[in-house]
Amino acid sequence: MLEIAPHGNPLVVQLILEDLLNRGCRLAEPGEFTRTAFLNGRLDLTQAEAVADLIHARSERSLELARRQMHGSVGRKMSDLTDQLLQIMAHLEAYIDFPEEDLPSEDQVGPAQDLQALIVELQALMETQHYAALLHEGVKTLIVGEPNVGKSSLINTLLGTDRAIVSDRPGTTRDYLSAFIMLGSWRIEILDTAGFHDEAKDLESIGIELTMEQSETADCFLLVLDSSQNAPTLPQALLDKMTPENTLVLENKIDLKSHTDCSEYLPEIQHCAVSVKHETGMAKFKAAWLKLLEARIAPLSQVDGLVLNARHASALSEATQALQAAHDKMSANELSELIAADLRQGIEAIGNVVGRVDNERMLDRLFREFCIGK
Ligand SMILES: Nc1nc2c(ncn2[C@@H]2O[C@H](COP(=O)(O)OP(=O)(O)OP(=O)(O)O)[C@@H](O)[C@H]2O)c(=O)[nH]1
Ligand SMILES: [Mg+2]
Repeated sequence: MLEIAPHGNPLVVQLILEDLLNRGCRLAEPGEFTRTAFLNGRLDLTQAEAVADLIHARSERSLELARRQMHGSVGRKMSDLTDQLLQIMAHLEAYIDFPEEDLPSEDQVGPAQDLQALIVELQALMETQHYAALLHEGVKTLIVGEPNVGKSSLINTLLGTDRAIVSDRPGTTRDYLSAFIMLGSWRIEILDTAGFHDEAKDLESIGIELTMEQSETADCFLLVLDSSQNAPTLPQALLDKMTPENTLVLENKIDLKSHTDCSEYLPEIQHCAVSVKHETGMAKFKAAWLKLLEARIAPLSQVDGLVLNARHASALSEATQALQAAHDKMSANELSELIAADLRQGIEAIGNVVGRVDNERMLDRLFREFCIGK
């Protein structure tokens, strides 16, 4: 291996590259080194994926997660799950392979319970994939409310620039506008939307439709009110999506003399009093928002600090189905051979997460657990 460290002048780099290419070198393919490391068994598939995550990480949290996965956190967990399954399997196999031996009478209750516990663990692990989407793509937060309440003013204040047009004419925002901000160590995708009102026509009603569409996939809502006006009338379909866990109500324009207390409106949802224009109450609002996010997201991230991606989760879902089938067969006292076949399928599916299936290990376990040399 030869390492060339020139200074950073792009022209010099270009000339060196051209020279090397003329001498018969070629440029590496994207991901080629990681791929080679995987093929040579230096990295498992989850570690190779983590290299890509590391490159694309846009928040401290996803960076930290990628770093841990690169050091094998997911691989170790899969190996641990496989070990547990092998133990159950070894138990079964002993009765299949040596039926005439003097083994104690077959106990199905213990293995069935172990298997059930494993299924629960797999399900919790699969849940963490939602957390991965939040981490990598950002927590999708929709700013909604009636026209002229200050939604566009809010996104501008959060971004620190005048991205969205603000005017005192209701119905200014027609199309939604999306941008990214960091809140604490969270990446947030924030969307300014068209204001809701009953008599919307043409372009405005198209804007409202778009907001409804976006609300289908939103993780969080910031519902903005003009505290100097009457309580809003928002579509029930939108209100149905808002819960105390995913929504904050912002009582805006508290700088106006005519502002009133809006705590009666959606009383179960937390309210923050702000003046977006004068940046009053913003620190308190951001703290409440951060708390809401962490409360919402924390339960998703509590399986040994691991977060699986969609590919891992789909492999584990396949494993869960196989294990569930094995469990059902155990409960029905079916043949050990049939149960073992399901378990093997489960092990294989878990093995697909790290990209290698290792049957040798099953044999090792089998011979270690049972003294068959007697
Ligand atoms: N007094 C006062 N006025 C505000 C405040 N926040 C926003 N405004 C004003 O309210 C008007 C509407 O603000 P926008 O941010 O355009 O409101 P919007 O909700 O995006 O309105 P649409 O796009 O029409 O749905 C503007 O004139 C803002 O300057 C505030 O805290 N206090
Ligand atoms: Mg607007």
